Amino acid sequence: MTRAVVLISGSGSNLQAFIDQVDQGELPIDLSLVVSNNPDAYGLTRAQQAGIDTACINHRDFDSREEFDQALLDRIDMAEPDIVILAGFMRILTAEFVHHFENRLVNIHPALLPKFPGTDTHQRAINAGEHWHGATIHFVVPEVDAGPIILQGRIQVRRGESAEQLQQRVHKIEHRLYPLAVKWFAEGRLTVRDDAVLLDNERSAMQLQSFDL
Ligand code: NHR
Ligand code: GAR
Repeated sequence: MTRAVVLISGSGSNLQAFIDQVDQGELPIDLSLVVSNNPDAYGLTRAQQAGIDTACINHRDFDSREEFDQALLDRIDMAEPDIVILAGFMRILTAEFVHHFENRLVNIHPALLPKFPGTDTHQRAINAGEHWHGATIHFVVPEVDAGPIILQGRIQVRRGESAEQLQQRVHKIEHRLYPLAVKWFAEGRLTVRDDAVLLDNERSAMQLQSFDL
């Protein structure tokens, strides 16, 4: 069974989507460990309620990013993961950390990358008059939000919609697509070639999905 470690910083609704799909027998992974940098993250409570091991490595306890990342890396390695899942994890990771977990470190970003890396993505998409917005699941490389794209889900932006409303609709996409992307990984269906992700050795139409919700 594919061993997964999930890194969170906050609410953990994406973590909950993984927990639910594993419970329902739809996602063949072992949620081995959940790690938060934030001791108050509600996602830690979700994990404990699901009987998953948890750890908190508070970045404020460390003098540098390098020391924090080393402690994080050491704790994750103890769980011997096949995949490390960033699910609302809000600390930028050093190149050393990223290389250690190369090709087994994934992130979800709430925008249609390469559009809108960084933060405040929903408001920025509205301000730019974007017709489509959504979420991107990608392998992590040292450059933030720049790694090979596994899967994207998009919705049409509604006229007059607030950033909060748009964010809520994007969350629904995230909760459907992130477990699907990890399922593909667990089934050994993903490879990276020339900075592009292949599904069953092809570029597939499944990698951009449009939603009406
Ligand atoms: N690390 C690397 N090297 N590469 C990526 O692609 C990463 C990453 C770490 C996190 C998630 C990410 C996102 O999808 C992610 C991708 C936090 C920041 C950030 O600026 C940027 C991108 C992402 C997450 N963090 C601030 C920092 O100083 C802290 C912000 C805060 O605490 O609220 O680390 O968007
Ligand atoms: C998600 O929308 C995710 O895309 C975003 O944070 C939210 C976490 O929600 N990630 C980032 O912005 C990464 N910088 P959750 O804690 O409820 O899963």
